[in-house]
Amino acid sequence: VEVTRDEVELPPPSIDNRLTVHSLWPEIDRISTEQLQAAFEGVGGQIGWQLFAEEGDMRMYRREVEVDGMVMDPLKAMHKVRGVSAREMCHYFFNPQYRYEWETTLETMNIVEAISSDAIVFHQTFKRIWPASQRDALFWSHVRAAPQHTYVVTNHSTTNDEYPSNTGACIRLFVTVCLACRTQWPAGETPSRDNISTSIAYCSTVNPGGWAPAGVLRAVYKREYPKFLKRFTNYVVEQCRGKPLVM
Ligand code: 16C
Repeated sequence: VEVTRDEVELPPPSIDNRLTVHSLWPEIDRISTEQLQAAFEGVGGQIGWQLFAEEGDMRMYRREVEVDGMVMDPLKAMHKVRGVSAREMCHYFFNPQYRYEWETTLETMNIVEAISSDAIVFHQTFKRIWPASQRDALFWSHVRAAPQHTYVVTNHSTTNDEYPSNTGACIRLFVTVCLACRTQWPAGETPSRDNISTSIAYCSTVNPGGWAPAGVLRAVYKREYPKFLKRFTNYVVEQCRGKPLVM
């Protein structure tokens, strides 16, 4: 499928027909729906969420989970940004042309399959965390609109015969990430950069795919997740400055 520049410009308000006929569609639809539902659920209801970072409107929680000695701590972050819409946030998160500008853990990024204007399969390699082996990931990414001025991007690991795991220097990690954004503004007013605010819920679970020292890994994510969310939201605010609002 050819995906033109124009089509990737903004997340479409409805699902692209080319996605709904793809073999990954049932999985993409199911996981995206589940992730969106969970994203705006509070952290109060579930036991075990610990606050580990707080700055301005940003709060980050994690749950300590180890499987066979491997750290798989789920992360949940909440944030609020003024002056940019949910659609704009998700546009910059989904679209590969901006990724190197805000993603600091990346070494390489390749498009494995451009399924449609709202779904892409990526292969990425990440910077190495000493003393563990370098990691790579193969995942689909899907952006969609939802009720209440909400947009959401879901990334979830997949497989592809042309990208076998653990054959070279990299160990394949497994990821489920969701960036859900909802825009609000005062009742009776017309939305503009001056009166909108967007609530962000970012959820991530990374399975390292093989041994990595627990202490190092927790130290790295405690530093890297807050860095990512601050950098990414600031990046979007900067990109949107002076441009007409897109809702
Ligand atoms: O969601 C984010 N980015 C998206 C677009 O790239 C996408 C990516 C998901 C992959 C997340 C896994 C990243 C593993 C990086 C390992 C190397 C980090 C090196 C940094 C030190 C210089 O959804 C934003 C992702 C923000 C990631 C924060 C870091 C999380 C570390 C979690 C531990 C990974 C285990 C690695 C085992 C050695």
